[in-house]
Amino acid sequence: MNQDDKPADKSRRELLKDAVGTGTLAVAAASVPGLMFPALAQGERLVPFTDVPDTFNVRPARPNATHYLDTREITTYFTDNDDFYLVQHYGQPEIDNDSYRLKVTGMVDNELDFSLQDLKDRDNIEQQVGFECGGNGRRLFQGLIGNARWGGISLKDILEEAGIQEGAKEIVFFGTDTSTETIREREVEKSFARSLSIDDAMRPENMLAFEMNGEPLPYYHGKPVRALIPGWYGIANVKWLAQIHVQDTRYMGRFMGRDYVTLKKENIGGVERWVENSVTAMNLKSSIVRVTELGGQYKIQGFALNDGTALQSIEVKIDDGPWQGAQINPRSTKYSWKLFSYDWNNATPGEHTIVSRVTDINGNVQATQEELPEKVSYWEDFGQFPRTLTL
Ligand SMILES: Nc1nc2c(c(=O)[nH]1)N[C@H]1C(S)=C(S)[C@@H](COP(=O)(O)O)O[C@H]1N2
Ligand SMILES: [Mo]
Repeated sequence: MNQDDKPADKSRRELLKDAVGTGTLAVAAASVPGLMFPALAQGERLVPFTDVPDTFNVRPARPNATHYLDTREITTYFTDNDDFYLVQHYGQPEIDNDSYRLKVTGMVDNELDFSLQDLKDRDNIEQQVGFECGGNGRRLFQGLIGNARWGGISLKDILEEAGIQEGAKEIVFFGTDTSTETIREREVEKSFARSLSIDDAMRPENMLAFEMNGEPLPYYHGKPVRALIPGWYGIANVKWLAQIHVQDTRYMGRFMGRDYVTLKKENIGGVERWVENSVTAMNLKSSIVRVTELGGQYKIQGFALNDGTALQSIEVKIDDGPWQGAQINPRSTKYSWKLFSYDWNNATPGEHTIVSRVTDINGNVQATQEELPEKVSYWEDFGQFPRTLTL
C-alpha cells in the first residue's frame, strides 16, 4: 500500500469486490515511484503561478457553500473527504439513516422500496472514481475536482430486480433536496434531478454509493446514498438520492434541459449550427496544477480526467519547446483521476509558459482552447490550459 492511501479497514476491504476490472492504462509506467504528489519535502517549495492572482482564496468547506480545492495543494491520490469539492444547488438536506427510503417506481415490473440496511445487505462493490464539476475550469484553477474510493452497490442489479418494462426510455434520479423555482413566472417546488437513458443507466460500473474513502458517505456528499456514474461529470452523481423513476419520455428538468447545457457551434451535416447538449460524459482533459522546486530541480505536476477510455500519453510543453512525455501515476485505474509528473530539467530563470495535453488510445488529443468549437457557455472547459510562472 502506498503511503498516501488512507489506512483501510482490511477485513472489510477484503469483503468488497471490485465492481468491474479496474482497467489498465495503455501507458508503460515503469520505474515511476508510487508516491507522485508528496507533501512538500524539507527545503522544497511550491513555485507560484503568475496566472493565479494574490486575491485567489480557497476556504474550507462550509455549510451550503460551493467548496473548491486549491489544486496547488493536491498531495494525495485520494482526496480527503473533508476537502473534496462541494456543489449543491438546492441546499444540503439532512436525512436520518433509520428512516431513509429509496423508491424505484414507474415502468418496472416490481416497484421497490429499500431501507439503507436493505441496500447495505446487497453485494457490496468498491471503485476508485474521480470526477469534476461540469462547470469546473480555469477560473477556479480546476478546483472543482476530486478522486475517491467509493463503496456501494450496483445500480444495474437494482434495475434488473425491478425489471424495466418494454418501451421505457429514461431513468430519473431524484434527490431529497428541493427548491422553489420560478418557471414562466410561476413558482414551483422542484427536486434536484438528473436522468440517464436506459443504456447509460445499465452500465455495469454505475453505483449507488454509501461509502467514501472507507467512511459512511458524508453529509455534504449526499448521506446516506448517492448515484455514482463513473466517467461522467459530477452533475450525474445525484446526492441524497430518494427515488429512481423509469419512464418512456425524456426528462426535461433544469439540470438536463436548462442548466449544465453547453451551447456550441457544430457542423451538422454540412450546416453550421448552434447546438445545445446536456453535460454528460467527461471530455478528455488534463491540466497542470503545481510546480515544485527542490535544490534547483523543478517538477511539473497535474491531472487528467476523461470518460474512462485508456490513455496513450500525457505530455508537457515548455514555452515553444517540443511536447515531452510525463509520467503517469501507475496506480491510476480506469475511472480514477490520473496524476502526472514531469521533471523539468535545465529550467532557466525568467518567465515561462507551461501547458499539458493528454492523448487517449484512440488517438484523440486534448485540443487547445482555439481549436475547440466556438462555445458560449462556460460548461465543459476542457481545452489545454497554459500556466505562467517566473523562475
Ligand atoms: N441532490 C443533488 N445532487 C447533486 C447536486 C445537487 O445540487 N443536488 N449537485 C451535483 C453537481 S453539479 C456536482 S458537480 C456533484 C458534486 O458532488 P460533490 O459535492 O460530492 O463533490 O454533485 C451533483 N449531485
Ligand atoms: Mo457540478
